[in-house]
Amino acid sequence: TDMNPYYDAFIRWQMNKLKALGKIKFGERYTIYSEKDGQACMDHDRQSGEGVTPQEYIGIKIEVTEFAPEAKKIVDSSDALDKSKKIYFVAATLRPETMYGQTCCFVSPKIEYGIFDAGDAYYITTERAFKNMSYQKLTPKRGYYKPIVTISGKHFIGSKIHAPLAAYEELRILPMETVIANKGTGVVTCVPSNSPDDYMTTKDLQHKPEYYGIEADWIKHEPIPIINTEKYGDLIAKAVCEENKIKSPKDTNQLAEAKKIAYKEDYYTGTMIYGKYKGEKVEAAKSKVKSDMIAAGQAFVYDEPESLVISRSGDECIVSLEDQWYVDYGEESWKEQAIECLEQMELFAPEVKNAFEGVLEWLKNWAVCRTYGLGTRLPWDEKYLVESLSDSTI
Ligand code: ANZ
Repeated sequence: TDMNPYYDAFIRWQMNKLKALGKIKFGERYTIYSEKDGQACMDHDRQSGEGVTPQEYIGIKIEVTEFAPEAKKIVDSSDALDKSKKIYFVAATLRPETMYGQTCCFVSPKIEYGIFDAGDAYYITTERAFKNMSYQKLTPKRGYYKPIVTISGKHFIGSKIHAPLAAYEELRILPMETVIANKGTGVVTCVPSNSPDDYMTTKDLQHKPEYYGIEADWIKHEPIPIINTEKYGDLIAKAVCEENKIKSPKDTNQLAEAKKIAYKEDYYTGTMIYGKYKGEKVEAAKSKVKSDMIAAGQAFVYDEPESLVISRSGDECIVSLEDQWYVDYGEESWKEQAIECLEQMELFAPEVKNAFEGVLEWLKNWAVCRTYGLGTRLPWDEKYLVESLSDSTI
């Protein structure tokens, strides 16, 4: 702080130096943010969640064509809903290239969902997800995320939907008990060809439709081969579940492992065998399908903290798009210099070196300032204070 003019001058010198070298940049970044504090929540401002960064999902817009009776009653009786606008379930996915193979869409019967105004349409998501969206220029008003109505997931079961790119024309909303409430939108689109979780849940629903209160006919769609890998063939989810002898959709740990295997294998060795990019490597096709869907208005980029972040003020943080100054630690040539430098250093223990390497790997855009608290004023933009990690960059 300027209570210590000597140290303050040193930090200002350091910031000017980094800026002159082109290491400090300005622009819109996805940033971990506390609504309560009204500003970015940097590592040192967190009670928990140190090192947590924004995770990017693709929000897939799945159109409701006919609500199940209970949901229909609630929707029809709400005067606040403009009946001429479309309503979409928004599913969060990391696998846009598999959207051809959607066979249904899952909600949790135990989760409360909201119908939210997204401008020219309505979105069905959890409130937590829509709150994040409202800070990412995806909604009419920043920071406004009050649902028009809330509906329990169980009332949506059986609703008819139309999912973008899906080979099957008409799909249903079905129940999945393992949907995590505080991850993504709480809506999970089902791709049983490539997702082990979806494959196991589908099998379970097919075995016990009465138990789940659904009609057998709603879960009749067969998995569609989308991606081929040498090791696991055309239906990787089935192959990986069988290889690992997974018995139930509740084998959470085994399924998490299976998901990782399927993701890696598909991404690094898979070839598309369906759709516009048939014949191309998954690694290349993934971003093309994503861009196509975004351009067509079928999907959008949605970010949230990759795991729970609590600010020192006790607020659960979100991801906000913020204009800010940031240090571009991820820039390749700079990163290489840092790695080279580390190689020459003598460290007490190998774990320390591993830890440094780990940080150099994940550290990318790092916000340099905050708007209040202790710190040195940013020399060229004095409304900001240099946050406490950036002032020790040297
Ligand atoms: C379609 C899909 C196809 C998926 C595929 C996977 C494989 P991580 O790595 O854990 O972030 N998902 C999204 N939200 C969820 C929730 N609230 N509860 C449970 N599962 C959820 O995985 C992201 C994937 O987990 C997403 O990508 C979604 O399923 C599922 F071949 O979408 B995926």
